[in-house]
Amino acid sequence: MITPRILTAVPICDGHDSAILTINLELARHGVEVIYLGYHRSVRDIVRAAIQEGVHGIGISSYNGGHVEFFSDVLRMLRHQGARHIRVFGGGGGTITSVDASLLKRRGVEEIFFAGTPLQNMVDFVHHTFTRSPSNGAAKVLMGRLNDLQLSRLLTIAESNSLPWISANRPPTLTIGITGPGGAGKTTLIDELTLRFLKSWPKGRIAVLSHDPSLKRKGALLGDRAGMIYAQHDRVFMRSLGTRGHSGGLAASTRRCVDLLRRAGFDLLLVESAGIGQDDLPFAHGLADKQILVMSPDYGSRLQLQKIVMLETADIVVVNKADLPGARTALSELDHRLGLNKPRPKLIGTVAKRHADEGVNDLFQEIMQ
Ligand code: B12
Ligand SMILES: Nc1nc2c(ncn2[C@@H]2O[C@H](COP(=O)(O)OP(=O)(O)OP(=O)(O)O)[C@@H](O)[C@H]2O)c(=O)[nH]1
Ligand SMILES: [Mg+2]
Repeated sequence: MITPRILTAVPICDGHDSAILTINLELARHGVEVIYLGYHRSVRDIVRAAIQEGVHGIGISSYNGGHVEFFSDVLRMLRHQGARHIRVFGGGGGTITSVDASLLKRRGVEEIFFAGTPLQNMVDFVHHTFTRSPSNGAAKVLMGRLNDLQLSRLLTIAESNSLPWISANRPPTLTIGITGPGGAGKTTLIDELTLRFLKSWPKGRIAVLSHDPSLKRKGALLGDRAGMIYAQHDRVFMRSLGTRGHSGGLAASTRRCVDLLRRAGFDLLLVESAGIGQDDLPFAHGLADKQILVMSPDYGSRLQLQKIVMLETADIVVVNKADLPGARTALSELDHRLGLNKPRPKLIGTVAKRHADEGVNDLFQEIMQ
């Protein structure tokens, strides 16, 4: 049985996200991988993300009154992009009337949920509709530059079992592994690095492979994409992976996905691990060309620094949230600790949430060297 993968979002000019946040969690708790894109999202952003993420369905929560046009445009763009296998469903309380729902279903929407529907019905619908849905197509051996849909299909194969072969006519892409405890600011930093890459390489293409933990029943809330503003840029390809029971911050399929992305013609590949613990080394064994450990100033005391195994192997250590109290102490304690390493890793303080931060500029220079 396949794990259903769903992308959820709230349409443009609509900030009603409380329903979808509840639904996301309920689906994730019941074995569904949910990639949440956020609110105020355009048709193009939703379709593009759904294709890159290789989802089986798109769930839209719409309260702004424009649902007939919006759902119809999503269907139209999916067809136009050759992705009619991605099914569309959604809800929006009392704002979607039964007449509108019938019209949308005639146009190809799978299901509309009205006010008062128990969450269990939606969970059952997703399992019933998507667990047996055909995976998104068999991949042939492809050559030359892949479009998003082709690459996404190959990643789905890589994630499920084997590494599809693609011919590469250039050296493998520079790959940077970015890890650190949950919430340290890895995604925010990746977003800012992506922005710098797009600005300094006007034709360059970048891929981001992002991991979040899977829950007990294999479902997951893959939330990094919602925090990545620049994931929607034309020259960015982003894919989210659930760890699916694998410990250490990555998934069992990560190496296959990384191998594939390294040969797919990008100029830079950034891999984000799920939040890690003291003894995890997600990017050991040559998975990345450079390993970055992102920490926040609240790691504890000097004693904790003796226990973090990643400090032995990181090429660059970042103290993010350098705007918070304790950041100076953290930088000085880490500087002392890293002095024991040979070669000594680079130590950089950053404020990823601040636009044009000098520390992030330094980090970008260091990566691209
Ligand atoms: C809560 C709420 C708010 C909150 C939103 C908080 C948040 N972060 O989401 C606040 C107070 C901020 C708010 C603001 C506004 N709101 Co308001 N809001 C509501 C309200 C009361 C409830 C919506 C809700 O969350 N319901 C709870 C969910 C769980 O239940 P449900 O809606 O019945 O949905 C069911 C199913 O449809 C299904 N479902 C829903 N989505 C999805 C998606 C998927 C994938 C699936 C499977 C199922 C599913 O799940 C539920 C299960 O039973 C509705 C009125 C109403 N009673 O519906 C107005 C309402 C939607 N808001 C309205 C308006 C006008 C606004 C404002 C424009 C007001 C203003 N002038 O400022 C702003 C706009 C905000 C914005 N940025 O978009 C209008 C929209 C009218 C229209 N479309 O013509 C409504 C209908 C109120 C009204 N009668 O006028 N709002
Ligand atoms: N004060 C401060 N907050 C930041 C900074 N960078 C990120 N944040 C906030 O920290 C929170 C977590 O950021 P993320 O980028 O999602 O962190 P993450 O490490 O990717 O989190 P996981 O993927 O869940 O492990 C968000 O609320 C960010 O806005 C920073 O430089 N300073
Ligand atoms: Mg993250």
